[in-house]
Amino acid sequence: MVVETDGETVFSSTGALETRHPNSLQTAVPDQVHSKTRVRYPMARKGFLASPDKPQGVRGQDEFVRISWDEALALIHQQHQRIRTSYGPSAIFAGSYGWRSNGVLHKAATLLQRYMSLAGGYTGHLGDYSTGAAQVIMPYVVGGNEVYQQQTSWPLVLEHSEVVVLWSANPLNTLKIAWNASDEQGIGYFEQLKKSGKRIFCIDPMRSETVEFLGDSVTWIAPHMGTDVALMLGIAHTLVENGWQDRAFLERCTHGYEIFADYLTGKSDGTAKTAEWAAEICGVEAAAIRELAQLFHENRTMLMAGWGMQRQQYGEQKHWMLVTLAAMLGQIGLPGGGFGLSYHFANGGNPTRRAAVLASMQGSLAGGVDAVDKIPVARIVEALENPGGAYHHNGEQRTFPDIRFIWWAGGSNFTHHQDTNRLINAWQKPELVVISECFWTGAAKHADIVLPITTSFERNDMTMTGDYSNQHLVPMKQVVPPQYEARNDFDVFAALSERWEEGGHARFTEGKTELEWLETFYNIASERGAQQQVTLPPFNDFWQANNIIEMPENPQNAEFIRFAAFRDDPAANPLKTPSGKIEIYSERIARYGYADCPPHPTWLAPDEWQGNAREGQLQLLSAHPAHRLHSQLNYAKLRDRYAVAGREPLTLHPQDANARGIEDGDLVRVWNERGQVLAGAVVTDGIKPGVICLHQGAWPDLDKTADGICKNGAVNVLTLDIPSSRLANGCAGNTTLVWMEKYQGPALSVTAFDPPTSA
Ligand SMILES: Nc1nc2c(c(=O)[nH]1)N[C@H]1C(S)=C(S)[C@@H](COP(=O)(O)OP(=O)(O)OC[C@H]3O[C@@H](n4cnc5c(=O)[nH]c(N)nc54)[C@H](O)[C@@H]3O)O[C@H]1N2
Ligand SMILES: Nc1nc2c(c(=O)[nH]1)N[C@H]1C(S)=C(S)[C@@H](COP(=O)(O)OP(=O)(O)OC[C@H]3O[C@@H](n4cnc5c(=O)[nH]c(N)nc54)[C@H](O)[C@@H]3O)O[C@H]1N2
Ligand SMILES: [Mo]
Repeated sequence: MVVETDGETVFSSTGALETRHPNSLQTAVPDQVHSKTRVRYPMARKGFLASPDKPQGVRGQDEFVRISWDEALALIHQQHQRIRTSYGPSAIFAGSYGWRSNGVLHKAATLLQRYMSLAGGYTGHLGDYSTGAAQVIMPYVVGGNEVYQQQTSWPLVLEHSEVVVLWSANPLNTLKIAWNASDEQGIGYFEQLKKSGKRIFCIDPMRSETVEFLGDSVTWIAPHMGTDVALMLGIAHTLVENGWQDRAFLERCTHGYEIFADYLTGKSDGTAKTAEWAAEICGVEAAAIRELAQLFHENRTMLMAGWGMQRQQYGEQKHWMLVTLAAMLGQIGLPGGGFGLSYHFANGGNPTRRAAVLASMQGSLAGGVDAVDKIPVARIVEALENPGGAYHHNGEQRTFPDIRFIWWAGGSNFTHHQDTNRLINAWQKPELVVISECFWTGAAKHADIVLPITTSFERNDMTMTGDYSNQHLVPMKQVVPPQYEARNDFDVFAALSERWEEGGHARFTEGKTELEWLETFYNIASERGAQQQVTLPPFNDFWQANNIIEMPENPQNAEFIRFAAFRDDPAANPLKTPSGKIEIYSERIARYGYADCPPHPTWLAPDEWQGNAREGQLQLLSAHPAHRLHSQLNYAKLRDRYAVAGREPLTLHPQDANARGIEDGDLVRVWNERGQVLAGAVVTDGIKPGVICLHQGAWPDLDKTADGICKNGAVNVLTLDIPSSRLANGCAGNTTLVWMEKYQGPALSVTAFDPPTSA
């Protein structure tokens, strides 16, 4: 990003690389740095301050009081010591999940863990919200997680694929973000795809930004939410009906197909999964399902899957069935054929460069104690509700720790976690909640102590672009001084380390300043680069020049085909599965005996979906937003681009609007037994009737007078907090039914972005 500043004020920002797809998210730095929503000073909750050993009051309802940094650190240190001594390291949750800000040094959660490692250990987390289900099932199926791995290269897709299917993927939107820095290279490939004349399908209940972008080049197919396994089974059955399944590939490269085939044809359960059977469930016509089967069979087909469909109950089945379908088509390991689970994220498929790759800060340190326990990341509320309770995870029987102290740094769990009201109740249980934040998020407003943290523009860092491609090395120079009393996470944890033990500061920092760390990471990159004939200038030259370094192309990597070696010779190049092959039936999963994760891909009807909706209920989709990174930037001017009736926009079909007397632009109320929100209606035929979409990430803004209605439209007030299954325990936010009506109540103004009055 390039930022215009006089060293005090940020005036504007834009992407640093040339692109035909300007990224709105890169324009918001002035709002970010100078937002009225910034946390300015350390603050403590009144009821906590009154008796820190036995806090009073209710988190989220109490007033806040300004305290000094010294008081804040002393309070945290005392309570940390007391809780650790009384209950041990597992009582301290430092598994703080979240997207923080980019950079190899100022990694909030990593730095928190480093400090907790120095102090004697903590409870951490397993997995993530993004691919909770897929990343756990895929190793059973193909031996690796697939969701965070390089894809068959784009040049080969453009050359060889004849049919490209975007299945639950919205790359035009999601490629605005990368785990490192975003460089928009991925969108360029979709632009080429658009012009290529290939058959393209988007399978998505919503006419996404990607469908709009591809225009006449794409066929949009809209199934009911959560029914993709049925749709895929219908396609698979059509293959078998016509003898189109690739018997030779299935024989040579897969394991357990026959057992699955008996399920598919109904031999084992009496129900043939025909196109007609599938059409009943997924709401896509049987003829269209048969047409897809024929097209996939007759053409080189790449199934590019996104992740929205696995952020659901039984999410594990989605990508397992997708891989099974690809295996039946027999094109896995061929250029432009098979499946890819990461083309929509971090520019997957953009060929990996010869690169000098930066090292980064680590969460563990010499002589420290790492996580003594871990909980599946999306099971945090259950853990708080049920300390010591037994649960299953990925074939293991485990017990929840007794969490007494939570520290969240770099994540926004009051927007990212499901069923906000249930979270708020569970959140009262710990004895201490500390939140390190740049902004007054929902989590900050429900903390005991809030620490003001710098944004990335108030400190020095570095990063790479293109998570798989390593395309550029980027300096991230400080732009303005820390605002108000903000400090770097790095300095906060270094100071607390010194309180923890004499010499703790030096142990935490390894005696290095910010710039010395950057130089260390850079020099490691230099060594790594040398092995690939990439030479970096000396650190000081690089830092002074303040320019992005582009890494050279690697023609060999442009020829990368996922699973090519395996396909060539499965015996010599086995997958890391028990059979060494693609497992369509898993004996290991069979041994777990989980009813919610059977041993082969299976259609399971979710607890809340179109098929069991009561009269008037709708399925709720919480796709990722175009003009935010989750909850980040909700307060920014960018909000004017999407807000409707001053709230989060809600996409609904004219049929569903008419049935309720709702017009475009109306304020609507959406509710279920878990909560209620206000949102602004966007009436469009670009969504499946019966489905409405509220994008994830609007800040919760629960009104204290009007039955806790969320005035800003935070979707997780409504979502169901259940695990995908006992296998992965992934987030299932996309499995939810709601009611909707035109709002007739008293006018309520949005207060989500107001700091507490005393702040
Ligand atoms: N219903 C539903 N819920 C979902 C999803 C969904 O699809 N549907 N998606 C899920 C997914 S995939 C994800 S990844 C999560 C995202 O959840 P999060 O990653 O928690 O979301 P962010 O809004 O990015 O939160 C990052 C927070 O870090 C803060 N921050 C930024 N930089 C720094 C820093 O340097 N130091 C500190 N201390 N803080 C900093 C920001 O202000 C912000 O509040 O949401 C999940 N929740
Ligand atoms: N601009 C922007 N980009 C982002 C993010 C962001 O917040 N903003 N977040 C980043 C992060 S952390 C992640 S994990 C990724 C998320 O990447 P994804 O999980 O792939 O993104 P989603 O928008 O949740 O879902 C993708 C598409 O799936 C569709 N979908 C949902 N349910 C179903 C279903 O049941 N069936 C079918 N067929 N389709 C369904 C949605 O309508 C959506 O268009 O994006 C990343 N990129
Ligand atoms: Mo994510």
